[in-house]
Amino acid sequence: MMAEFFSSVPEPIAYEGPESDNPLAFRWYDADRMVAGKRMEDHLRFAVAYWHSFAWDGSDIFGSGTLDRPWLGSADPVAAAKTKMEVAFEFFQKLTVPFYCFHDRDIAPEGDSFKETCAILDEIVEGAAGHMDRTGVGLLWGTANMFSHPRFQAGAATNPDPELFAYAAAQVRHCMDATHRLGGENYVLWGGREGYETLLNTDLARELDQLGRFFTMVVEHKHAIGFDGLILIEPKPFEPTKHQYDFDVAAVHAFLQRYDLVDEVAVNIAVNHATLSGHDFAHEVAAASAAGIFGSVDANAGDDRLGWDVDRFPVSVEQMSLGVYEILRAGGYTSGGTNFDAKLRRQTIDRDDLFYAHIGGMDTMARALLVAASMLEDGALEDVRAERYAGWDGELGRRILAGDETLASLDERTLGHGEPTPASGRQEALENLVAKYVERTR
Ligand code: XLS
Repeated sequence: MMAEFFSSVPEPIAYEGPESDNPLAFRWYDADRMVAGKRMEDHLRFAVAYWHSFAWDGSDIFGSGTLDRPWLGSADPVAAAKTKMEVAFEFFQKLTVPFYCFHDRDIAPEGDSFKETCAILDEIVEGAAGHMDRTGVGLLWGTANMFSHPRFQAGAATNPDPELFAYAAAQVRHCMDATHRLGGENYVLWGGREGYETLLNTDLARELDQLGRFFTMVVEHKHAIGFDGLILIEPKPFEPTKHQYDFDVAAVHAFLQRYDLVDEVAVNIAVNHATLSGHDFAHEVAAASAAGIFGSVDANAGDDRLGWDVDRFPVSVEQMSLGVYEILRAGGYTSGGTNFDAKLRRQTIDRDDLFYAHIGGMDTMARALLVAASMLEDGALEDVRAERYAGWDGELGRRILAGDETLASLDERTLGHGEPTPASGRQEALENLVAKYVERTR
């Protein structure tokens, strides 16, 4: 066993309330507090992302690592993976999160052959099972990294070479089995390099069919092994490729319908991906909920002036409240949760900083939950919405939707009527209302 890594944080982080000045305490996240009939912990289902916090050293495209991650770059990668896991579980436990998430390559390095890679993963997964039993921390989801290794430079399922498709299928099979072995609640597929750089060398129609076939194989395997979690696709419009096929929720929904997967697959919505695709976080949740494919959330934040995926920790209660409001309207998470797919800035180099970042993110989400729950409970927004659409519950609205009217019948009706009267959309009044909830909710 490695000595304590976060030795300056000896105790688990506790809730101390909004007036607390202790930077190592929660001011809003109170796991047992009942909100709209459920414990806060059960609403939010927080998870720590293994990759940003333990498998990344702070390097960027211009410079090398800055973070204190002594296990990275070790001459004995398997021993280092075990040390990394001890540190990760020390962190999960002290932060008091119920879940974590990983890519296969975050927890286990590659060996010299695929066979050896699988054997290493199996060994590490056994270790993870032990840590999970010991700490009670669960796995929100697992996923396969099919974007870092050079073999995947032209994609995995959408690769022009079926040998790569086969390799990816084998890797996903193994990672799904590992996720299942660890009692994972979901399995995620983010299309890391499932897109293209230039149409000049790309057969788009063919690549979409390959991707459809791949997802179908994933669903078939889920049933074959009796995995009862959700299969989640994570939309992102670009980065690393210029155009990613899983562009946004609407594109994923259309894709799932086309390949007859809409009842089998849901979405994992990353906030920074939503904003990169030109949408709000709340929009993406609402779109998923309307399509019946809402699953889980990667909580992070972009930067208004940067057009790439900066994965900051969430800090805006207002932005998150509107998203959480849509989650609650959709009935909340089932097996999904709130994963902090977020990373420290490159200059944020002290060990304690990982705690400050997550505490801030958890408090932001907890406060957003309180705001969203009280807005929903008071019904103020819902009343306005109901009034706005009341006509659709009246005779005309019902007849139109039931198919009892035609263009001709409506033409005839309209000839005998005056101008319809517009009603105010009241956007500013509603924004003031949201501001009031953000200010007053405690
Ligand atoms: C990258 C994604 C990735 C997924 C899992 O942009 O957010 O980290 O969450 O592959």
